[in-house]
Amino acid sequence: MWRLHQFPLCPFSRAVRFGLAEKGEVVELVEARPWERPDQLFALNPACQTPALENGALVLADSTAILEYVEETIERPPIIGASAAERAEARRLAAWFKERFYAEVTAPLLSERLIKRIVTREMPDGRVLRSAARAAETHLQYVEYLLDHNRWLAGPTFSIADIHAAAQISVADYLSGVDWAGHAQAKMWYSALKSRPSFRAMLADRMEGVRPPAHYDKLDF
Ligand SMILES: N[C@@H](CCC(=O)N[C@@H](CS)C(=O)NCC(=O)O)C(=O)O
Repeated sequence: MWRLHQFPLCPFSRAVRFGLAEKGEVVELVEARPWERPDQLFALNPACQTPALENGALVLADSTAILEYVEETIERPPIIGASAAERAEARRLAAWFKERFYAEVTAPLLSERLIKRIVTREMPDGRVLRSAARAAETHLQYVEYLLDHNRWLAGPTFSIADIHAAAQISVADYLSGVDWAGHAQAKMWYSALKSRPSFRAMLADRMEGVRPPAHYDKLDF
């Protein structure tokens, strides 16, 4: 049985949950809060970061390493593209959302709206929130540019690009960091993802002390 050490608003853990669920795997969730530096998380991942995944003696960490492992060991359905070119594009875009979207949008929102709320008990900084909102707008425009050319972000098939993008966007949306107005095409893509059973289950999760906006888990938003 897979045991995933995570917290509900960790976008990298969401990507792992989404990928494992697409492969039909059942996962037991174990709450881990990296900011509390728990010994158990340290023992599994020396970086003391979520996600960390265990299955018996097997221990995996880092969402990219985990999803690559899952793809190599559970053949169907594929989540990293059909051809070499599609796989390269899926990996490029997965990195785009994991690195750029996270640095510019998700991480500042987590810091301002989660950590300051439940750990340091400070008010969020409006300048940081406005800058994250501008970056989110630019990323949604990029999503729409990609969807002008392809059914899914990296090509004709669903892939880790969609998984990582949806995982990051869902956390930003939970933290009221996404303005969907004027983004009908991105909304349609995200709504299709929301309706997948593998993703829908995550939208029911709540982080203690932080409530999402009303539209967050609605298919029609
Ligand atoms: N490269 C890692 C990044 C994981 C990561 O940054 N996780 C965050 C939580 S969302 C974390 O544990 N941060 C605590 C820290 O970096 O000390 C992955 O893809 O899994």
